[in-house]
Amino acid sequence: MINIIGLGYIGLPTALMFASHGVQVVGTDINEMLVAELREGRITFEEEGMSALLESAIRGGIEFSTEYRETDTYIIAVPTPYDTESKKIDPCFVTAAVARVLEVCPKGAVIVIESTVSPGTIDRFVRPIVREKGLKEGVDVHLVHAPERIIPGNMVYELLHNARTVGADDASVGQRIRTLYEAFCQGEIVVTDIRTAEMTKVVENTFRDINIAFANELAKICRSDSMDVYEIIRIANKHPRVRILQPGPGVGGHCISVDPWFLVGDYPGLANIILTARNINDSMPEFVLSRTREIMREEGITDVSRVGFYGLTYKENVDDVRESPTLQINHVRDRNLCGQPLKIFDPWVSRDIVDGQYHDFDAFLEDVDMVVIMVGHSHIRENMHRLSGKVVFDTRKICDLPGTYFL
Ligand code: SAJ
Repeated sequence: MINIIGLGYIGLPTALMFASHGVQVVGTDINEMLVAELREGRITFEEEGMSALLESAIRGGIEFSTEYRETDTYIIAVPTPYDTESKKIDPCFVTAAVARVLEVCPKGAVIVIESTVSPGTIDRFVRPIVREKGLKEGVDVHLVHAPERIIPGNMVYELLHNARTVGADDASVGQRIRTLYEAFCQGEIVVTDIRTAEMTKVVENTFRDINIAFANELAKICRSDSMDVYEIIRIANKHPRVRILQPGPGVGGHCISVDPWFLVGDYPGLANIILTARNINDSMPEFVLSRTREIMREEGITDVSRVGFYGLTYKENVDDVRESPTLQINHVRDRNLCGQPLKIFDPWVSRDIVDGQYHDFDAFLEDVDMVVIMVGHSHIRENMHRLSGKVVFDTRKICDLPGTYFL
């Protein structure tokens, strides 16, 4: 039996995947409401294939609980935020979960940390907890780091098919955990040491952040000198060794916009390109705002309340709004005391998150003359014709209506 701690964006799909592949699973979360919903068979966030996976996991006998269970294997998938001042990881949720596991686990149990952590976190914060308890690593308890790699929007497919990394102190324990993940994972599972696994995960997301920053910087350069960045990227990418990503309104989500900060925080003076990339991506929401003002001037729109922002999530076809560029724009406006709230609509977000949020597309369209497309949901791609007659500023390069403005 495995006890999975933290039933969020990573822990829940992982728990369901194990349970629907013949592994006995108890999923634990401190949030009683979330546990109650799951027990009633309701999925707690939108993701393709998750409802079917929950049904199959329930058939496989998955249990949901607020309690930690006594068992030989634990998988911890709790959030790892960073301190906005020091930029260093805040491991409090991981350390709290490990401490709770140590209260109930039998001798020889394996604790797998799936949460993304900065290199050295397990040495600095987790091992001391084990030692303080008078326990011996490698005898009383085994630590493993097996970072997740799945992408929101395609989680179920990627859980099944992506390669994975398992970092362990002892190769035989690493092998045991590899065999466990092989219950569902069809990708290669590489066994390495803990620090390499920690660093690899952070490096993967940093690589993507830097590459997106390059595209965003190109967008700014091209805008300043009236060149078409999309056409330039399209042509450059025909080179066999060039693959430039797409510029956008900023980088959101809880991974790419967070993990590079761990390296900046831990290696000041060394993590230079990483820091610059972070700053470029973080500057994009403000760039969108100033470009919006520029287009308003060009079009003679003086009333900002006639401008609507389409999309509140951090990317297309997910309901996750964490660190989203639209929220960042909203924040900039709040800071500048710009008065009335921005008009925002997102078909994926039914709960109220910000003032000025619409829940009806028709009402939203009726109230605005200009639409800023922040997210390329399928919904807007299919309803693009509804924007004709409006001024459109498309930050995702998905609109083919004549006269559309781009980044
Ligand atoms: N974005 C761009 N331009 C692009 C690609 C993305 O502006 O060309 C933006 C997106 O709109 C979004 C942000 O970047 O705001 C990040 O989105 P994403 O789809 O690139 O990645 P995430 O954050 O959803 O998931 C990432 C993935 N990591 C990598 O691709 C290296 C995923 O595999 C990880 O599991 C996940 O982080 C995580 O949990 O760490």
